Amino acid sequence: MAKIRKILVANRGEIAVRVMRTCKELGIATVAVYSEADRSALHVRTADQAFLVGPPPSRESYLVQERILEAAKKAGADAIHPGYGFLSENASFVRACEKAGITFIGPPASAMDAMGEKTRARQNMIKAGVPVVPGTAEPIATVEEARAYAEKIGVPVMLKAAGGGGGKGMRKVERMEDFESSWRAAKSEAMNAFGNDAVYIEKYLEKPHHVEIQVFADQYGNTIHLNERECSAQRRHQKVVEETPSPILTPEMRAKMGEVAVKAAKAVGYVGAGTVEFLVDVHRNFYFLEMNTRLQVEHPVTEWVTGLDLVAWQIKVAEGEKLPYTEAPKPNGHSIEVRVYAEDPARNFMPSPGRINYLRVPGGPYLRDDSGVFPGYTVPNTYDPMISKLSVWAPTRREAIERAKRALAEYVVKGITTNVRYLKGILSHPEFVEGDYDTSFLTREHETLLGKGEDPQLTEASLLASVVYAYQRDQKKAKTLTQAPSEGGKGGISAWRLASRRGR
Ligand code: MV4
Repeated sequence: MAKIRKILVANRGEIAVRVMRTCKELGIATVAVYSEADRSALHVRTADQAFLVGPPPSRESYLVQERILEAAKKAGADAIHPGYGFLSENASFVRACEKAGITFIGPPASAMDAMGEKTRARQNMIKAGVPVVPGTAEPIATVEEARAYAEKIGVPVMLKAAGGGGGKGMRKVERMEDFESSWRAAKSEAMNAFGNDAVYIEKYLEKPHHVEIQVFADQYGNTIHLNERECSAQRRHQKVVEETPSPILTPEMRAKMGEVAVKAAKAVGYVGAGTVEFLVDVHRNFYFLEMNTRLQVEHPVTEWVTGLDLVAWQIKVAEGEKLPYTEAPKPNGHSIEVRVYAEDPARNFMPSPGRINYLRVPGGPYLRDDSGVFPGYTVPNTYDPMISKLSVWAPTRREAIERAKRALAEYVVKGITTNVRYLKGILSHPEFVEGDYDTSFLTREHETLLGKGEDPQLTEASLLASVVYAYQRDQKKAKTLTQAPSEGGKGGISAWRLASRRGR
């Protein structure tokens, strides 16, 4: 296979920028696509070339296969990197790229087909000897059959849409009296979300952990894993904090889960970067949940502890190179990532788009900020409001937590509301620090987490940053800020108010 010379990145925001960074290091030219809402976006400024692909809604721009392929042809790109989301797990797009003679940097369409539908994936995994959550391998035709099955395995059970994941069309049934109404609810939600009302049943697992294994395969059948990521800190099926190694995994479990993940990938002829998601129950049994056939948001933590550039590996695999390893590298140290969102945790995490008037990004040792924004940028309301991913490395988990907290304390974003304080709350929560938090953690501790996050010492750092900001904005105002603000007085900045509230 030939060397790739020019890559079109069919995405936006931080992931588009992240992919382009590696391209630059490899001497590969970069092409951006953008919607009308993204004319001044960072990924457009980062690329060597950029093509407008349509109006703001992604259905009319980033998701329009023909427009993306047209841009790739015009630019003379020999490959397309899809990032995550958008067209990254779209088998028909992979086939369209193939037809156009453009390399899709990702798995073959057949592997996406094998994993896309939940019941199909379960059947494939059962055949391969991969443990799946106990339940049916096929959708259930009638409510009578479904009820009989639920009675056989016993409540609680989980009704799940066969058509797709992400928690849509999912219903927990705790009492048989509720079975029929839950069944109907799951079916109609599944129809709305996936245009497919097929539903199947699983035994409900109490307080599971979400642990996923990064896998990698080349075009010659060599398949390895790159250890796990602990992703149990989620709310509404959105990951908020990810880390590796998982604080609940023993080396034996890591080896076993890695082996099973490799088996899963091999069973579907996987190529490139993929992630096998598992639920881990209270007895530390693990079960296949789904496979994500793309590079994931949280890949940086894996890069930190393996020392690898996963995007570079994706490109090399697409070029036909062999994997440089034959087995998993031992994890080195610990890494934590937090997702910084333009949203307001106090207002039910409502997105908070708008202009970033001031931005101070943390710095210092072993820290990385994968951002899609810059000072003066207006966060549009059209897309996912994640503005950056902050990740850190340290020799131990404790040190990684302290480093992440220190880094968050340096983060200053003015003009929009962010979840930075909320993230500090998570990292300071005893359950998180202890390391045995499950997927119920963020919902269960919601109230506590809203009020937390202000470590007095760390507040000093953000205080200082705010003073610098104020100084830059207006020297005169900065002077008054060096004196304690009068009670109830206006004109103080939020960090001052927080600082004075602390003392009460
Ligand atoms: C489950 C479960 C408990 N038992 N299945 C949520 C999204 C989806 N992809 C699978 N999910 C779950 N499936 C059984 N049989 C609990 C969840 C779940 C969850 C899983 C992973 C991460 C976060 C979660 C939050 C709530 C529920």
